[in-house]
Amino acid sequence: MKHLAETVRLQESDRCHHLHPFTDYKQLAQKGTRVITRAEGIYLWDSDGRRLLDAMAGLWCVNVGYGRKELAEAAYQQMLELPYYNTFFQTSTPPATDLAELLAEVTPAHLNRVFFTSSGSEANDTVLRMVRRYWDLKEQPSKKNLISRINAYHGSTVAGASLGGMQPMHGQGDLPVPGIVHIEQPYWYADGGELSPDEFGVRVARRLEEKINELGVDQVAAFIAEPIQGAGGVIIPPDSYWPEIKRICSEYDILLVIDEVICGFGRTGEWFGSDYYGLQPDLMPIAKGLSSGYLPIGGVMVSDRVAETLIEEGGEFFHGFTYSGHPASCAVAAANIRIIRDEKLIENVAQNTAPYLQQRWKELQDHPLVGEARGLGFLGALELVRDKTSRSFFEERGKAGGVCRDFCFENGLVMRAVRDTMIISPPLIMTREQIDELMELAVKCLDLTARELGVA
Ligand code: PXG
Repeated sequence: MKHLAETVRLQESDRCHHLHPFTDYKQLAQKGTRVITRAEGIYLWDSDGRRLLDAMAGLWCVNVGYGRKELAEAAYQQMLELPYYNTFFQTSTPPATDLAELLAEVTPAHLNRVFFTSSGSEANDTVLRMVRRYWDLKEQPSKKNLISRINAYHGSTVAGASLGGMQPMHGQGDLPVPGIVHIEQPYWYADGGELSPDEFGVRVARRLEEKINELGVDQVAAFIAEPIQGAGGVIIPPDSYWPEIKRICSEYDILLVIDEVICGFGRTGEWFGSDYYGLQPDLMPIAKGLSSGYLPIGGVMVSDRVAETLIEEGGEFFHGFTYSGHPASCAVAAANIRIIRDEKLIENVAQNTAPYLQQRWKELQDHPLVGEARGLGFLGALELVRDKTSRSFFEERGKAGGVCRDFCFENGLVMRAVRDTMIISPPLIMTREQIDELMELAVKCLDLTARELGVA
């Protein structure tokens, strides 16, 4: 591909000075980085002036779409008024307090307090310390283990990557840290074998019960999971899964941590994945859609049960970040939530655009490359397979996904590949016409991929 001179200059500078996250450095140096220069609505433009339809909403986060002036204005005004002050040592600022109150309103009823962080990873580091502190305060200090799932994603800090179940991440930095164990994920398409989805859902949920019994209930602090695994490949659990997990958590009295970093703020067509599945998390990490990615911010929503223990039985909680409750981030997040609420973006997704997106997305099931087209709300996944009837993946896992992703970029579409699973998570403002445009591009790229891989 031919690049403009300015692109070449930026690529060269980037190669010399910038170490990127989740990137093979040698490969990047050979190919040259893609430079994104501006965005509007659901579209991005690169430094060569090419337009891309961003079906990933950045990294699952730009829920209200790009170019919302109200959010820029909120940041600007707050930075003039008070660009920074902290929330340590009995201090607050109006935007931090305002956002905390707003979050109590939009999150499930029993979640009324927030601990602010700057990212989802920091939120999950906070989770690790908070659940252990909770049980210490409850005078059950042996309850230290957190149970998570294989192929979960909970961030990239030491605690986040340990809680996550990504083997390549564990292989770097001697993770997981002690006290974190992983059980099977509810990934029926890959692992379900001959079982029906519901049989499989119950079977993997019961792995939690087995693990609790294996460790001893007096050793287990919490179970952590995403409502729908995002980075793992938009893995939507069978209907039988969450009811069984709920039963187990309440029967054994272990804390339920629902990581809403991706599913929160409208992604499923409800405010939170917890609303969609009827879950009552004890702790609920949030980030991404909280500010639609306009400024970095995350947090942990804390249930009344846990908060009351921390407040009434605790002394000081020795935990926090310089930017916990950052005024500009909080002002932007509050403005973002008001846009989502006042423009009824979630209602529109639930009643109008998500049903249409899902109807159109599932048409891709007929494509020769697609073993399964699944989705929920404004999330979608396609399993690219060698053989549809036997649910067989290609021998070289990840190749088909990589080929398809590259065709997408070349043809003006950002669709993410997780191994051979193609993923979408578009901005919530995407219209029906734009869904048609997405579908046209997706079909084109699937056809090109099929041809390249020799699949009829
Ligand atoms: N929890 C979940 C469920 C996430 O998806 C995090 C925590 C961590 O958030 P921060 O803000 O620390 O990144 C995430 C982040 C991908 C991809 O390639 C996914 C994430 C981040 C980067 C890339 O799918 N999810």
